[in-house]
Order: sequence, then C-alpha cells, then structure tokens
Amino acid sequence: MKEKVNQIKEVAKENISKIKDLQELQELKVKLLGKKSELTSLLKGLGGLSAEERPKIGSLVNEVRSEIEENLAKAEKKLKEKALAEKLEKEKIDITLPSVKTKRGSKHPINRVIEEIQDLFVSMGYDVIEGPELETDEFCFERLNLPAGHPARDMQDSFYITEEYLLRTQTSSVQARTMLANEEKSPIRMICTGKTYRREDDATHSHQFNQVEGLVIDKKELNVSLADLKGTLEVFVKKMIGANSELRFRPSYFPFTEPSYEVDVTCFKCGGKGCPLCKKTGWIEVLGAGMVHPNVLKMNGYDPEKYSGFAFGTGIDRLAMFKYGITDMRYLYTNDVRFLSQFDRKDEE
Ligand code: 2NM
Repeated sequence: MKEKVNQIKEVAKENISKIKDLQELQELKVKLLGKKSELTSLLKGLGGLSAEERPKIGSLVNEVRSEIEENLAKAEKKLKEKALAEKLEKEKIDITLPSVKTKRGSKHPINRVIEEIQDLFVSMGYDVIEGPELETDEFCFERLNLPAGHPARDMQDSFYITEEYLLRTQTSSVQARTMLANEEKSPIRMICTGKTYRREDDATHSHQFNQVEGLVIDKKELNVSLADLKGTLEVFVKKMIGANSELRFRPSYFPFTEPSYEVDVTCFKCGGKGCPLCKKTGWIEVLGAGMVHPNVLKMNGYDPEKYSGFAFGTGIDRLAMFKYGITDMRYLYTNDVRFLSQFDRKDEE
C-alpha cells in the first residue's frame, strides 16, 4: 500500500513536470486530485485496512495529496509568469520609433494682441468685462449720449437686426452696461475687448473688427484727470508699440467724452522723421480718448457732481498689423494657413 502511494506521488511529479499550458494543468489537477482519482479511491478504501495501518496510510495519502497540490501550484505560477512574459514580448512597443508629426494650430494674431492688452490692464488693476455683440439701441447709442437723430449716429452706419437690436458698433455699450449694473455706484476700472460691426464698403475697412475700450471712474475728490489718462495710455502704447513711443493729444470730438482727443504716437517706422507710413508727419493716430461726458455718467446712474473719469478706445486689428508688420488687413480674416502658421507657439512654450 505504501509503495502504491509513493508510486502515485512519483508519477504525479513526472506528469506535472511535463505540463505545457494551463489547460493541461487543469486536466491533470482533476485527474490527480478529483473524485475519480487514485488518491481519492485510496482514501475511500482505508476502511478495509487494519486499525494499525489505517492512520499511517491515511496520513501518508494526505501528505502526498498536499505535496501534489503544492507542485501543481508551483507549476501554475510558472506557467502564468511564462504567459505574461510572452505577452509582454509580443506587445512590445519600440519607443525609439519616430512618431507621426501632428500639425498644431496657432493662436491668431488678433487674439494674441487681445491677450496682451488684457494682461497689461489686469496688471494695472482693471477688470476685463465682456458684453453682448447683439446690442440694443439703448446701450449702443442712447446711454452714450447719442440720442435718436444725433448727427453722430450717422458717423457709423450700423447693421440693424430689428428696430431695436443691432450688431454693436463699438464696445462702449459694455461700459454703459457696467456703469448701470453697478448698484453701489462704486469706482470702476475696466476694459472691454471684442468684435464690433460697421457697414463699411471700402477696400481698407472690414465690416467686422475688434476694439478695446477702457473706462475709469472714481470719486471727484480723487480727481481722475487728463494726466492720469495720458499716463495710462503712455504705458499702453509703450507696451504695445514701442518703448520709445511718445504721445500727442489732438483735440477732437466724441459724443461720449468732453473734452475729447485723438491720440497720436511717434511713427514706429521712421522714428518721427517722416516716411510714407506716417505720410511724412512723423505721427500715427492710434487712439481716441477723453474725459467721460457728464451726460454719460448721469444716464448710467453716476452723479457727475460726485464722480469723474476717463475713457479711451482703439482698434485692435490695426494694432496687430503694426505689431507684426502685416501690410494687408485682409490677411487677418481670410485664414490662409500659410499666414496663420507664422504665429506659432514658440514664445508660449
Ligand atoms: C473711444 C474714444 C473716446 C469711450 C467712452 C466710453 C464710455 F462709455 F465710457 F463713455 N467708452 N469708450 C471712448 C472714448 C472710446 O474710442 C475711439
């Protein structure tokens, strides 16, 4: 009997060492340890043995059984490791292989300039505020001191959608909204950048363009003055156009400011000596500005006796053209990839 058990053990060992895959292992496990296995029938037959032999053979069978179980487990572990190693080898990725180049988009020059302007004014404590492009007559004209019939309304022919709604002709509608919405009538320091629309029909103007307009309002005793306006615009122009730029204020007219100015900057092409770009004047007009008209303050809930402020505005498209030396405005709108790809992200990486 003892020999029989040891023989089972040896045969099992031999068979386990020959297993090639997990399927075979499963089959062998059933054959060696299952209900119909030799070991199980030996255990079942223990009753026929003498009282002396029974425990000896019983414990031997159990010993062999656990030895077989252990060997099977070892074999299973080995097979699994082998399968994993094979899988890893088969699915190996060659990380030294050159990748397929993907084309990336680039930031549009207008958006670059917009972000630069926003960053600059945020650094001076301004809020950046957005507003709707589809505007009401009320905010686009009425509240900016351009009542119905005002001749200045003819200065820009607008895209009316209905009698009341139009595409905003200027971002100052957002200034009006900001003043009116400020219930505490607290000081304001804000800019608005965005698309504006005018019914232009000549070759040098687009019907859609981008503006930035700024507004500063504070208590009268704080005396927001023309000097503050000039200082602010100087910072703006030196950053956007050139550190050596000088400013020149020429009296002008806007319905929403009084006094009003057109602001020139030293020609960045000739440095002020005179060239075709500045039409030999040495100056290029870049901004409009002025002190906020008392009517505008009043109409938007600010008492002109208690508050004063300045405002300014300029076209972003023209600034982008100056900055990048773009000679034809249409490049900004026709989205030719050969043009756009020149504004890659080198300086942002
Ligand atoms: C300009 C020129 C001068 C301007 C005025 C205002 C408001 F609503 F606050 F009064 N916003 N923007 C303004 C003034 C804009 O653009 C050429």
